[in-house]
Amino acid sequence: MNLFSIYRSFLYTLFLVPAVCLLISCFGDGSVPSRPNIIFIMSDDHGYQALSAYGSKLIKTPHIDRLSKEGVIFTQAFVTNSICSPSRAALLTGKFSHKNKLYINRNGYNRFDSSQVTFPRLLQKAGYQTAIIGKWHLKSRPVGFDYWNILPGQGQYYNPEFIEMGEEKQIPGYVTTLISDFAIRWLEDRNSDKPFCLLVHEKAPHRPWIPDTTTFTLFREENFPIPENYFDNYEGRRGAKEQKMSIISDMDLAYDLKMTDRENEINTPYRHLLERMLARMSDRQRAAWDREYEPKIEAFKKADLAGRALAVWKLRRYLTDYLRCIASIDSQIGRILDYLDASGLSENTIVVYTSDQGFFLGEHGYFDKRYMYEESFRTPLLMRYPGFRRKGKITELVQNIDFAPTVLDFADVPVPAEMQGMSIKPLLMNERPPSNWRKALYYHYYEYPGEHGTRRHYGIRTKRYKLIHFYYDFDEWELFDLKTDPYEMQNLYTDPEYNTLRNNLKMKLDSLRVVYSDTLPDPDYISQ
Ligand code: SGN
Ligand code: CA
Repeated sequence: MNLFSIYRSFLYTLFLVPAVCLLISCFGDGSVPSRPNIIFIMSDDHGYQALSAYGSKLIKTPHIDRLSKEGVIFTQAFVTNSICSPSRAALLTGKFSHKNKLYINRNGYNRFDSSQVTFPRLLQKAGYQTAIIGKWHLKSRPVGFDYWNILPGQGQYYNPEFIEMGEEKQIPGYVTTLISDFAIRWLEDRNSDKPFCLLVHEKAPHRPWIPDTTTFTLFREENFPIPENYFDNYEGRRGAKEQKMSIISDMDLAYDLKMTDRENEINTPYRHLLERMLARMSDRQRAAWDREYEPKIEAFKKADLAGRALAVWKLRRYLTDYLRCIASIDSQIGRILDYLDASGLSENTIVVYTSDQGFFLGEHGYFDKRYMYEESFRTPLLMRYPGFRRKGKITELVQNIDFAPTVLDFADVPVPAEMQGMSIKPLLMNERPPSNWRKALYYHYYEYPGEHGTRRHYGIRTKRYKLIHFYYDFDEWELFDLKTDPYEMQNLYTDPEYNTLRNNLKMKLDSLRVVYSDTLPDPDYISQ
């Protein structure tokens, strides 16, 4: 042994051994500190096309993007049933709608059975402090939360009511700002001896996309690009054709697009709904609103648009309000991230950003969601935590039922066998994805008859292909090759060249229905 190696061993003993011991003591299994805090931020209807981390051509979202720059971004994250209350139930329970029994939004059917096992209940039992702030939309009272401060129903944008631990109060201000105020206040007041899980559920950018007056300086709408399938004629796709979510024919000029003229000449069926919302504003808020919209209303009336020009104007008008709502979300998330940095919490907190589903921004001529088509079925998912081994893009297929098992896994709480999702911790904690990761996803949408007329359907999506079955009042199949046809315009189902692929996918779809036990024959079982 020469002098140098003795010196090296000495240094090793002096620094490296204690450092490793320290790491082991705070990182438990040597890979991740046990029981990290969790902040889960979920917006309502935020399509990935409106997030710059996904390459949006419409908007810059620098604060949300931080999560992917400093963490990971999932390019293949999906929901199980693209509509609000069912998505929230899937998230809490880790189960598909047919297992958690919340299938649709419609009143009378959207009360979450809160006696079920949910991840907040299990975390709370394991010593986490749990809280939810913002949109709940599950009718029954939140269970499993030490603190809850929720919006009644869909909630309001301006001067909204909040129900704080059972007590309802109207609070002056704009909903997105208030949700961040309450989230930061809860973080400040929490018991800092315990780990926490805070759910921040935004109301925005839900219809009718009412922006904050502070965002009125943003966007020049004439620059928004028009999706190449905006004027889709739905040829060969009856399931896509039969709906009521077309910007051209179903979007309401006064309610959705804010053309509530003083002369009351634009007297549309839903005008009164927007008027009711505007009546909630303070004089100051209303004056700022009128300063912004009156010139737009005047210009619109003067232009007397029709045909294609009207269609393009409607899309751009819609996008302006929608994106302004997102601009508020982005800056309010920036506030939460700044708070985490300043309080030293960034180090031991997993921060998640997602949406309850995607949203159409003119693709296929649509607004809203519901379909198994990409823009609605996919959802943004970004996660940040200094302990993740994986960085940047993750392309494995993940789904909202994975969230409950993932959180429990990070919190060292056993995942109940009844949860149908998979923990994505192995994707985050290994540089290479596990080889047995899922190869296909299952989807099932039920709300028909219902608003927007989207027919009931279920289907399978692999990394490359998608097979959809509309089964209720008509029997139609759609097959897409997402590599050659990412906008899902060409239905290959009856193309003889795709016979083998179609049959294979059908078999796989049947086996997924068995794996997830979604095999009831009666399509009316949701009303039982
Ligand atoms: C409301 C909207 C619909 C929307 C549903 C579901 N209509 O009913 O356009 O599809 O919510 O949205 S509105 O006239 O009230 O604006 S979800 O996100 O809650 O599922
Ligand atoms: Ca939603």
